[in-house]
Amino acid sequence: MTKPSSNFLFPVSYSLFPVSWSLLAVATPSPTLRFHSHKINIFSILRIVRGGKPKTKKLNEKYNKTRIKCKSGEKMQLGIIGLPQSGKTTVYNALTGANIPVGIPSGHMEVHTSVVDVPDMRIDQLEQIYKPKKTVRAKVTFADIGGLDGSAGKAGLPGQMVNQLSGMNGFLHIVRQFENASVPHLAGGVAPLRDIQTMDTDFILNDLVMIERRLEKLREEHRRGVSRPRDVIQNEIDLFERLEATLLEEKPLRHYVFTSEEDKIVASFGFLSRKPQIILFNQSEDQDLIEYTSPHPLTTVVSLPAKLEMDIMALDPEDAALFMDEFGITELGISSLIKVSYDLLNVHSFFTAGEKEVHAWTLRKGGNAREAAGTIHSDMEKGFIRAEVISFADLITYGSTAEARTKGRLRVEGKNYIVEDGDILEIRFNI
Ligand SMILES: Nc1nc2c(ncn2[C@@H]2O[C@H](COP(=O)(O)OP(=O)(O)OP(=O)(O)O)[C@@H](O)[C@H]2O)c(=O)[nH]1
Ligand SMILES: [Mg+2]
Repeated sequence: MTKPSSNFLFPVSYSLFPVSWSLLAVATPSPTLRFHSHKINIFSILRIVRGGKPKTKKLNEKYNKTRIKCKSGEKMQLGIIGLPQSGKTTVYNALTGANIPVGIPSGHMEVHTSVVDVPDMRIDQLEQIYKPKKTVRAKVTFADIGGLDGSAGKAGLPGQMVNQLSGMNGFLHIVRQFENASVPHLAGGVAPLRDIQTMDTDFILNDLVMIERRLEKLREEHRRGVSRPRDVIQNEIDLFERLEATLLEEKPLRHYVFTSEEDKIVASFGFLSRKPQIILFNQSEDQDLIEYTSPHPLTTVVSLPAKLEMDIMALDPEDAALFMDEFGITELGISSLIKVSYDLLNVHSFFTAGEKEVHAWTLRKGGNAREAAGTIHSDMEKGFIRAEVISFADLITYGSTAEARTKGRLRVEGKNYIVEDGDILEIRFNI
């Protein structure tokens, strides 16, 4: 199998600091700024800023096709996972604005859940055009899941933990890079690459246990040969053996390209190593980026100074604005992280827009107009007649639906039309 190149080293915080800092940094070798308790090494930020746009290597088409498909209207959920004291709750607080105490080792499964809006400047533009009474943004649910500690053994992970994890659409895997003498590391010292492997191994072992249990049952069923035709059972045995072989090579199931037939067979298993993952290096502000490329598909790599971001989020809005203004911060790394999380799930947004409501809806990439109707209401899907579509760019160019219509930019599309990111839809239906 060729090595997938699905990841990119994306400094989430690259947009955090103004380019003028980089100019300053050229003239001043490694200066340090102090603000409140934050110590920011401009030189390391310079490297981030000058890194320019993230290296968004295209996800390998092959692996994209084999993703678990999201259902219409499904909640998009990301589980925040990582070894104890890696900073999961810190990231969760920064992402959701929650105020869960950090630094108290949970030691057992503890879950906090919050829904956050996906930042989208297009929604702001639609608001300006329609001045709606109500605005609804796309949403991602983050679940801070404590209790994983790299100890999955022959029995896999505890059942309650597996249930929790298998309900997620993907994972945000927090890897400790920060040094902090008062926060001891479970394994004795900070070693991010070792920790990534520990967590990978836990998921691989857990999936392996499930697969071996299933194989045992299937072989028994095959031996008896009463419940289903033997060739059907054998077909399943072959599939599970191929999955087993992948895992025994220490490869997560993200490496396995499922056909749609195979996908149906394993749909109920919720394999953990099959789910897409963001690896987040949780670094201190003065640490260098780790140049890491994951060997696994459907794996995105980012870096974030989580504690700094959490502290900014904890300031009251006026102080936060002042802080951000003073340092020319236009966008927190955390909002980029929400966007990266949304992208990880292979979904995008289409809009419905009017004076009553501007609404961003989430649809899997490649979803058609009928599925889009279904995300709004099942009646719309059932009674679908057609969709009237304007691209976001056209709406902005012509300033209103009516004007776009007179310019012939409103398209009438049927149920098989593949909805594009940013399309503004009006569904015609009859029930
Ligand atoms: N210096 C520094 N400390 C951090 C950073 N992120 C987290 N910490 C500290 O690390 C400790 C653990 O953080 P938590 O967010 O509670 O970690 P956790 O992964 O949720 O821990 P458990 O739920 O117990 O597994 C806290 O004392 C944090 O203040 C960081 O970026 N820099
Ligand atoms: Mg925690």
